[in-house]
Amino acid sequence: MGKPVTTSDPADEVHDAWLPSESFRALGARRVLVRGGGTLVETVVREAEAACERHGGSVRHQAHGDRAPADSVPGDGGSGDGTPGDGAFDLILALGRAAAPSWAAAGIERDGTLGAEGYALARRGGVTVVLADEPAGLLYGFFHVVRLGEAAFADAFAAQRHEPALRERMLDHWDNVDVHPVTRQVERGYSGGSIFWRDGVARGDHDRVRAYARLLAACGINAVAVNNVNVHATETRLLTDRLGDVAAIADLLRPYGIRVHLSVNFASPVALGGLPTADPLDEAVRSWWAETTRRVYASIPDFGGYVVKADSEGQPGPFGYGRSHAEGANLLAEALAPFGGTVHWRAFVYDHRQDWRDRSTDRARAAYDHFTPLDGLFRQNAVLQAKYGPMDFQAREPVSPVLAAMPATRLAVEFQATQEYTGQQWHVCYLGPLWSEVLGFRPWGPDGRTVAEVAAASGGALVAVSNAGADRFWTGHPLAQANLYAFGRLAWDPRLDPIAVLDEWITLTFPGCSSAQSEAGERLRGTLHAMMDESWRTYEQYTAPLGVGFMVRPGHHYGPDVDGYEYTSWGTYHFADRDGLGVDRTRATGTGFTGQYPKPWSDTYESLDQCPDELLLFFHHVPYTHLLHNGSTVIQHIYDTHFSGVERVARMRLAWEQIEADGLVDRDLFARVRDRLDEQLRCAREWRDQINTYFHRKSGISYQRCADTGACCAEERRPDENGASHCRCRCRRIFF
Ligand code: GCW
Repeated sequence: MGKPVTTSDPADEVHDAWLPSESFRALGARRVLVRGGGTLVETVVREAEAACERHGGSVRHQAHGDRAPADSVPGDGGSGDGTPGDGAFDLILALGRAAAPSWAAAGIERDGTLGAEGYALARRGGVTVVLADEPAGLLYGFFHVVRLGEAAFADAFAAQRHEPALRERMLDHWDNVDVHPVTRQVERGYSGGSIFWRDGVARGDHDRVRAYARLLAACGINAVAVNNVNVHATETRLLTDRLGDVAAIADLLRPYGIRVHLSVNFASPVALGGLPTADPLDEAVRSWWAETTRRVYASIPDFGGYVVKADSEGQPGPFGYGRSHAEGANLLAEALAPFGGTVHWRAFVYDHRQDWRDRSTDRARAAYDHFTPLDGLFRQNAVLQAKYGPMDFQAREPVSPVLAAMPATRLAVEFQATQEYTGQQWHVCYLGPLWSEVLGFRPWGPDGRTVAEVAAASGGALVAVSNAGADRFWTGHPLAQANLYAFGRLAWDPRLDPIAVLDEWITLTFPGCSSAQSEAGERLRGTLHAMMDESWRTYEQYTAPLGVGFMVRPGHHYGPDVDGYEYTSWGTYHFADRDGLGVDRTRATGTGFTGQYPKPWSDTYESLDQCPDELLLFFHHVPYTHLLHNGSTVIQHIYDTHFSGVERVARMRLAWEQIEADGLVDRDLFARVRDRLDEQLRCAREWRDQINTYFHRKSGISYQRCADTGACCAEERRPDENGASHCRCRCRRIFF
């Protein structure tokens, strides 16, 4: 535990990510008391023991700590029955009734309101205490102390209460059991193979799955769906004769408070049960699901539930039987209800066989059009899971209007940690700021609730498609680990500042940053922030402009292809012609999509004057000469951002090279990041040149050479021999 998972070749050693041994130093050097029993408390004990073994501290475990005397307070020498008093410890983690003396000592009134996962944390009289009503709270409190490091044991602080904003914080793996002929082992996977599956069978690498569970628990994730939402033949069988494989994963995740979920094939009664139909209203179908689900719970008593992609991109669903999606979802919800399970029903339902000539069909409208008439019809244990934007995980989209339009439905917001459309883990693209913007968006304006509050109040969830795989750095690009970490932390508390979360991740992952006096440490921290804080906006700069989206190569979705999807059936168009570009989604003259928002956004987006620049082309078709709020024309903005995006990447690459000499970053990790930055720069230039050239050719409007903005890429900057302040970068060039 805590040690890297090793295989025979040291070069294959799995990276510790945000839980290196060093990050346990403060806690591991202390005298720790754990009070309470059960699986999760055992995990805390084992974690504390491993830390103390490495760093010289000690752990005492009172599994039945409720026998501890009530007068045992900090400073107290002992109970007289051989149990040292609380004062003999630096850190006390105590559960429920077992915690009685510690609650009093910490000055916290125990009112039993911390919930299933909450904890209280205080430091008083030289003792730090973590108190919880339920075991999971103790586990999360333990990792909080790890995050605090020495700060957990310095100045006294009054009791703080911590509980998650969202009760379900989930990762969906798009992992296939079989290697699929097109999508391979992991659909949209950029991190090697799957942690769970390999070539048709369970991978059986228990150490790896356990290490994954630890990482997830440490950032607050408590649910994992172990297979792709596109459920193929073998994966369909995970529900029945391959259930043992799922149960084995559940056994490994359980000690870290993580429940397993399964993506299921809506047509399972036909595919597995031999029934002639999967009609949700058919009695035989209902009993088949009830019985099958009962068997699932017999082998996985804490099974989380099902995830369903239905009537979407070729997956079967209720439409095939003339039924609604509420009827479809409720069929599964009904089967899960007796066991406390939940069905996550995806709202990603649209026509992927659209005619590009037909400008009235708008894919962005689809989820709202399909699902809002069903508000109030879903069973209580059905959660409607909607992608954060109305299209498909683009680097910039407005927030999905579905999230504001279903007050009587439990809602989950789905993010994509796997960087399908944001550089595929070859590009540095820290997504915390994007997610934070979405979670903090107020669909009803400044006085209304945020998206995170809506999801939380509905009893919903936050979900991300996982970016982790069998790669030794977990995420292909080592810096993409930050996305996984940030997702967990933001799901726990959506109000966290994503840059502060990033800083937390840096501190844990690169302990060299924290040696307070070390200039090199500060340099590394500064470099990581310089590379990552704005990396999402940098990515946005050199790819599709102003929210128009896509322009990627069809199929694999990597790299630029402006017209790649323009004449296809997927509903992802930019409509560029010689005069302008963008999609008219207004009510006045377009598809009417703006009308799916409540006020004020329905008016803001409708209005050309008020629409935020970054979403302009999502909502409006405008001439290239249209003036943005930032004072630029659309065409000049396209040119400028594409130049400056590449320049920013060049600076990132340079910055990374400069920290090599400090030796604070492991050589392999350093090299992996450097190689990926080379590719990012190559690809960003390709984007820049294709986009700029394309729009120059379409519009015939020349690039206005800029005055020196100071934003030129250092490596290619050509200062004028007279010191003149004109930008003369070689890279500010458009190919005609
Ligand atoms: O973005 C698209 C992806 C598909 C994915 C689908 C979905 C799992 O290109 O690979 O399928 O979204 O979210 O269902």
